[in-house]
Amino acid sequence: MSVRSMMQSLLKGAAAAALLAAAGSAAAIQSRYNLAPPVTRIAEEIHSLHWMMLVICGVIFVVVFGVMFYSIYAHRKSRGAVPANFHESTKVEIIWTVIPFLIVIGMAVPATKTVVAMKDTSNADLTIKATGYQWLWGYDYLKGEGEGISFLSRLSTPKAQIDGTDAAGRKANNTYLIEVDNEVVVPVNKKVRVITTANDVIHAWFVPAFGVKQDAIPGFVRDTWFRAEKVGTYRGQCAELCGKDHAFMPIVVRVVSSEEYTKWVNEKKAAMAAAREDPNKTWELAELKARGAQVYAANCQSCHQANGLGVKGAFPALDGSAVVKDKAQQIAILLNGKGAMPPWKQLSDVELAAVATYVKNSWGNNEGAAVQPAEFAAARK
Ligand code: HEC
Ligand SMILES: [Cu+2]
Repeated sequence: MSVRSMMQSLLKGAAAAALLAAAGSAAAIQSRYNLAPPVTRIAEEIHSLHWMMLVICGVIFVVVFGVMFYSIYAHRKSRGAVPANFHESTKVEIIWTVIPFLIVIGMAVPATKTVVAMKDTSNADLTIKATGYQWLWGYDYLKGEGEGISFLSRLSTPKAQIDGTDAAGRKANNTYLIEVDNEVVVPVNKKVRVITTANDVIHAWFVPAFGVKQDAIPGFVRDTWFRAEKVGTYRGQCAELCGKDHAFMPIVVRVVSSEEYTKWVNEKKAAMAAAREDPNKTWELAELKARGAQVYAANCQSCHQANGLGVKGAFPALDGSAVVKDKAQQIAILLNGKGAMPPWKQLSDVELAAVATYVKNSWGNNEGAAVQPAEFAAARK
């Protein structure tokens, strides 16, 4: 029986005895107060280490304070206790050096083994790049089955639930703030290497059930890995304070059987091919504007606001903006970004033309002209 399972059964026993009347099952208590149930070997080892160290620290705590309080009580002045008077006892010095040294070694050896295993990203079956953006994740399947798949993954919790205007919806939603529109899908029992990087500031890709937490740093490439041993949906969050919407860029990984994975890959690839619209087609203003409203809500609204008025001192108003009026300037800022305005190269030409058209023809802006995808295609070169 491992230290962890021993502690867990102890905990379960104590919790169940204490809370039987409160109707909470021991398992629910465990998952609520314990670390997320592990689904990878590494996460399992991290749990064992956690419990082992907690037990060691607990025993030291009890022994040290036990001796201290006993001594204070038993050798108190009113009993006429007289302090012993010894100095430079080599024996005592050796004992209190050797014992902590052995304890530290005893903790460091297994911890180092796990850390070394965590860093071994060799021989992966699948390599996925996770890019942190303010405030969403981008995923590119770089190697292995599914190579070429690429998508953005955004929070899908409805805005009304976040604002509190739909309080009932929020209460009923048990994946509130930990749900996304595009989940990362991976096959079960396959070694998945995750490469992390970022587009703007430091983010971190963190999925507790996998025992994975890796900083995503702009200009750097870091990697980590996991091999999920159980089919299911596992959730995490950005774990590096990355600005205003740090709490709104969750991570959702769906682990599926290898057949289901193959099916997902085929569907995703077909969907990507279908979405690759003809960039040379000339679009109607209304078509582009309708499409642009979606692109705006998903990508721009968090800074420039739904009413296009931005946030004074931080994000400029697009309503009445001179940059928006100047087609070349608007195309340039969308493709290249500027200061705190991120570049939007990862959007397709159609999406960019749609959002540019939407911005030019919304709120007080009323140009009556569309920006065509071909204009973005030309400006990219
Ligand atoms: C992370 C916050 C953020 C997001 C998201 C964002 N922007 Fe911006 N945007 C800015 C900032 C900050 C500026 C001002 C840049 C500067 O001039 O230094 C700006 C400037 C602009 C300008 C120029 C306005 C002017 O008058 O100077 C346009 C046009 C624009 N953004 C459009 C968009 C569109 C379209 C999207 C969505 C695809 C978008 N932005 C998403 C932060 C953001
Ligand atoms: Cu982040």
